[in-house]
Amino acid sequence: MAENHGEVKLLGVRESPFVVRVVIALKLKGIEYEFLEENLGNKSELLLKYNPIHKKVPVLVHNEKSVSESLVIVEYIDEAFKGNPILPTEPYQRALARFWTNFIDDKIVSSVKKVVFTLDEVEREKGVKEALEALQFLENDLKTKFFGGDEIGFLDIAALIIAYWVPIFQEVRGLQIFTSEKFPKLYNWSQELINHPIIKENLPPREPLLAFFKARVEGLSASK
Ligand SMILES: N[C@@H](CCC(=O)N[C@@H](CS)C(=O)NCC(=O)O)C(=O)O
Ligand SMILES: *[C@@H]1O[C@H](CO)[C@@H](O)[C@H](O)[C@H]1NC(C)=O
Ligand SMILES: *[C@@H]1O[C@H](CO)[C@@H](O)[C@H](O)[C@H]1NC(C)=O
Repeated sequence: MAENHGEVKLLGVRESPFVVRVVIALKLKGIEYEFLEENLGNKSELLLKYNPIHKKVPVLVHNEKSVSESLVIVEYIDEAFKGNPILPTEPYQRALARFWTNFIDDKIVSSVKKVVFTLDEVEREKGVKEALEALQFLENDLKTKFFGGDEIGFLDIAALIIAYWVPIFQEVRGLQIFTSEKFPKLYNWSQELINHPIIKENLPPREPLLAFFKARVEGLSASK
């Protein structure tokens, strides 16, 4: 018998690595949901109502109750829906998973943003240095096929931005930061991850994504 999970809606945009985190979590749990596509240039009443503080996607709406911030949403999904656990069960391992997912957003996302979306050379160099340092910590921490072990877990989902988006950003910017030579284990992990059936099926297609970010970066220089 199919379990009733209630009404699940996801406000998002297809290009966002933060939104894809939530999509993957829902798919891993086998939850049906409605995707409400946002236009970030003209945000919907719904987005402003459900996430008045940050006004950002993703927002998950479960039976009219909203949750914002991708990592918080993934944890919520893991707790609200049974089966296929995403976080480890043991408290210490849960703490470590949360430590590293926070690390992804504090260190990787912020340095990658500097590298991709700033035109200032000094800032950019700083971003490259920070990204290399942060990636090295992950390279050293990776002991199994996925960070979650044999199966995809919380950190894999959070770090998908490195596996799929960072190579696209590098291509847009003509940089070599995340390479198989510099980070052999992490690179192997990234290939395993993006070829995992559930991940592969739910990633936005590469070429349009590349074009999307090329246009955004060109927009930066045009508006300078
Ligand atoms: N920390 C947030 C980041 C979400 C985020 O940056 N979303 C972007 C799209 S990739 C957004 O909605 N931007 C709209 C805006 O900043 O106005 C999360 O993890 O959910
Ligand atoms: C923004 O979207 C609303 C509908 O959601 C529409 O009525 C309005 O014309 C749009 N504004 C602009 C500037 O495109
Ligand atoms: C990753 O490394 C393992 C073990 O060395 C190997 O069997 C596997 O084929 C590699 N995966 C990819 C996608 O390169």
